[in-house]
Amino acid sequence: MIYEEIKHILKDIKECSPGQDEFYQATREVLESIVPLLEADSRYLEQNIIKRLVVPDRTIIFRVNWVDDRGVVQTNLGYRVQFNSAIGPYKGGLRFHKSVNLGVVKFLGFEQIFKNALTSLQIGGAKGGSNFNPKGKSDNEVMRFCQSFMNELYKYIGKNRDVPAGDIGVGKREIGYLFGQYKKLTGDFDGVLTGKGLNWGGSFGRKQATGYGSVYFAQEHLGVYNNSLEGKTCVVSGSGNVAIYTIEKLQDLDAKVVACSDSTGTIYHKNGIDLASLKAVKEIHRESLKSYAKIHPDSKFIDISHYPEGGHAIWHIPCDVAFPSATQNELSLIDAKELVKNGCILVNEGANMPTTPDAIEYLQQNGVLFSPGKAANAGGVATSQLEMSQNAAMTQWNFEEVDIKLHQIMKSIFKVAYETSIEYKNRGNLIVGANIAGFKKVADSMIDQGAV
Ligand code: NDP
Ligand code: 2IT
Repeated sequence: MIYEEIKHILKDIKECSPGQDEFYQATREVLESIVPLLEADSRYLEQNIIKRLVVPDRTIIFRVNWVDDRGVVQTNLGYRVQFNSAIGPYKGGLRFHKSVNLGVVKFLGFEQIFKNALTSLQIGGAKGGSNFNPKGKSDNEVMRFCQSFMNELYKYIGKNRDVPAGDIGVGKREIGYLFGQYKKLTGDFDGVLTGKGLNWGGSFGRKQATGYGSVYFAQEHLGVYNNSLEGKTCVVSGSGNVAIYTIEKLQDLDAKVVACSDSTGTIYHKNGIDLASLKAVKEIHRESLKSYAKIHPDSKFIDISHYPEGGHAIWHIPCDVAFPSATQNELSLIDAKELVKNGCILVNEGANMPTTPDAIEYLQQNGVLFSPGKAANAGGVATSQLEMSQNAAMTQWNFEEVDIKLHQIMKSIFKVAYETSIEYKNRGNLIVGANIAGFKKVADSMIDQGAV
């Protein structure tokens, strides 16, 4: 009966959002996994909570014109999807990548609702971005793009209304240009964006937060099975903000990271990734990982085109723990089979929805522990909320204070996801645990606030 109702709602979503495959994938995972809760409590279906949750409060789409270095006017699309504000102001990142479209922004915004609820902080769910491709653009071009993007976005955001942050292609540089333009347009210096520079309202620890948080989560997860990260061989996909600080914390904890990747290929460094070189190549020079292989001739660069039949080189490298930390659907069934064959014990998602549904099913059937992104990567947004808190109090905590809070938040997210999985008779299935715990908090708040 409840399965029928869910199937019906999913069919409606598919019909109403044609071509939005990622959004459909994200809603399907959440809706199918909360069935045990819907069976136990009839209020959610009676009050139409699910149908209300899968439609954003509002979707803003706008044109962004900007002038490139040759003086030519370029045009991109800008998006902000304000999904749900039941538990706090809209909160979520901005993604600048050529693959951004409405379906991608909606999937990210939908996931953000439950992730933010899991942090136990007062933040609603949103996401935004643009199909602007920052690759090969000069700083001035990025600046002009960000200014034009903010010329429209500023109308819809505010420190108590909607607080964007970074995501793929949006880091401290872009947040700076966006913040500068917001200030110019409104005259207000306030915490309307997070991920700001440390001199102008940023929080210590925000840069590290998603990666460190992901590792803290993995540590808690392995701890339940009397295991730990110490001495483990790890692979971390991506080599951006999340991946770099995942690697840093893993190395702090004496795990060995032997591989990372980017959009051009994979680095396999059997002796262990050298973090200083990685930061120089990716954070400072914004180059391909091919440059890393030039610095370290004992490492191997495997081109992205290596597996034309599907699958990604990084998941073929034997590891104990895999941290997909680049992008959505980057770990497919073919990859899951390789991980199982090579004895991987945990897949811990640093990215949003990096593992395809059939890959997740295969990993779970084969006894691989699985940490879903909306729980494991919540440290970034949680620390963004700590930034908002510091801004509101006009204060700045030191790195240790923020890191202790982050560690505590990750422990409690793990605990609530794990305990909820037990309560709903799926011990250890953190997809069920995280989705039910996040959903329940948002849905109960919606019921409290009436049909608005
Ligand atoms: P960055 O832009 O800093 O880094 C992204 C990395 O992934 C880059 O190395 C990039 O390669 C690679 N990558 C991106 N898209 C693709 C693709 N289509 N194919 C292959 N490689 C790709 O982003 P973040 O590290 O911030 O984000 C990574 C993931 O983590 C995303 O899923 C994001 O949504 C998620 N996330 C981020 C948070 C944050 O605080 N930043 C918080 C929670 C989740 P290249 O270097 O060649 O561009
Ligand atoms: O996916 C995410 O949680 C982020 N990109 C971070 C969002 C935020 O508001 O810090």
